[in-house]
Amino acid sequence: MAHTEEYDVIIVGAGFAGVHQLLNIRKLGLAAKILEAGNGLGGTWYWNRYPGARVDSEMPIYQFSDPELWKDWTFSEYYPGWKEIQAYFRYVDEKLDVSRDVLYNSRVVSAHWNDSVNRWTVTTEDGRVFRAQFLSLCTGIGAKHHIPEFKGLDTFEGEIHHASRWPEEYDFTGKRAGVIGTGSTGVQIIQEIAPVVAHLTVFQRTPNLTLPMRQRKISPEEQEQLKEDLYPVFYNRRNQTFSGLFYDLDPTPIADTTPEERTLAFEDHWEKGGLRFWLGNYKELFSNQAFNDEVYSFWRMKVRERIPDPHLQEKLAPMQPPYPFGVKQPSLEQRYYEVYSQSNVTLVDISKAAIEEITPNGLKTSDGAEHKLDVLVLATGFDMVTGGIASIDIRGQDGIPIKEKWADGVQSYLGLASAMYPNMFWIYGPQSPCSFSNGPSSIEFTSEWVTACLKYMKVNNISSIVPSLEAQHAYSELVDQGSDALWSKAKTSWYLGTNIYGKKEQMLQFSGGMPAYAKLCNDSAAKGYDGFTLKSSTS
Ligand code: NA7
Repeated sequence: MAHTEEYDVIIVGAGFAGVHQLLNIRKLGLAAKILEAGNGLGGTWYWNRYPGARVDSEMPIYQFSDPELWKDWTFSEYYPGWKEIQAYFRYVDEKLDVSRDVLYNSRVVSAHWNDSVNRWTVTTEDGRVFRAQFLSLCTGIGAKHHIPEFKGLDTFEGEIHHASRWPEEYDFTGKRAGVIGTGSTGVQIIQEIAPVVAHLTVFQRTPNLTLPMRQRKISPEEQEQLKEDLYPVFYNRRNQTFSGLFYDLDPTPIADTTPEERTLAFEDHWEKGGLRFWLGNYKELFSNQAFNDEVYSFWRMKVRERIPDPHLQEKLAPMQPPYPFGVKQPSLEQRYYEVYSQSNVTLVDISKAAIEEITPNGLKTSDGAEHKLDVLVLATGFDMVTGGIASIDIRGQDGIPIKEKWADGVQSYLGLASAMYPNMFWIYGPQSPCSFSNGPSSIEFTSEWVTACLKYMKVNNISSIVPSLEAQHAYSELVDQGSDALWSKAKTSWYLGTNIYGKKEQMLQFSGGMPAYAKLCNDSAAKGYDGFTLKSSTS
């Protein structure tokens, strides 16, 4: 029988959320261990090391807000790439010795709650067993990658790589590459490898309504100045804006604006770049179809200016919007549209001629064409938001695996806990603001909330906390209502789980914005964790 290791808290995952949890829980004097499937810190930035992988929240907002960490760290550009973010995690590790409390190469396969001892028993793939009073799931939203069931996939004689399982070294020089998928990942890969491959074939089902990144370098001097003047202001603002960024949606009713004012605002967002044209736009973008159409027309005009070929214009920026602007995540691009004017790049519209099968030599579409390939890149996304947690055999008071419960739709309280699963929290997971917010913003908020909750329990001799079913239903209904707006008009969207065949369609994230989310969580805590059942150590 395996030796059982005892901790106060087991944290699953060593990305931004797991590291933040660990550092905060250490301050409470509790013993915590992170179990991490990979061999390094970074979470999504450990796994997603494909060519061109890059953050789309602007520096400095995408990092830990602790001054002890940012004061001595300098990024080289506003939208850092994966190598720089990995270096940042190494810096955090060197400074705070995160790794002394991390067990790498340790994939958690199960977590079972035992009511009689008030503990979780957690096991890893290699058979190690841990026991802890608390379980903090920091698995992120993209832990489970998705490979569609393409006929003949295993017959391909070239190399196949899913973007999030990228090999250490891969040289595209002289290769005929195919990329399936034009989500955020596909766009980044396509623009990165197009200059080096012999030929690139992009298989696009739905165009990405991308935004200009406007990447720029930042000097250490410029950054020092920013640190003095603005960093604290930015970080304080994170819970006050819809997306945890330093800019915000504009609440002005469209009816109170003129077309000229709107165009000026659009131009301003477009020129400044990043996510502003989306998350700095008028709030009605997500509810007013007529206004959304206007935004789309502006977007289409800007994009078409960069595509000389009218045929390609229609594929990449069609006259009819493929879905309302912004209800699928827009990717930030740098030279994406110019790529398609290169003579070595072909765009195949698989919404017209679907992928029929993968052959030993390439990919066949339903119009009979066979596209010869040496390497096939699958940028086909993830079982987003729920996939990571659901792939662990998690059983609570009723012994039912969480995966089974979530088959009919995910339910939670405050997007961080679940009825029947005591002393279990998740950070940046189902029904939280997740990617509607800048990652570190909502991560730090929830992680601090959980830490404060653990402290409250310790001080008040409370041994377990679990949401009531009533509170869970009410909160989940609130989150579901978020999909009444324009969100559900996209045919496939990971926001709604419709990117995965058979997955229940529902809004997977809290779409009411950070201030509303923070208020709900803070109100519950202020009322002694309203909506939860607390059991005292003596009962
Ligand atoms: P996404 O955004 O889910 O994109 C996946 C892409 O793969 C998208 O273009 C899909 O087309 C395409 N896809 C998925 N399944 C198929 C099949 N069966 N056939 C053809 N094409 C397919 O994942 P990403 O990795 O790009 O980004 C995920 C998030 O990670 C991103 O939003 C950031 O938050 C970070 P579709 O659009 O469904 O027609």
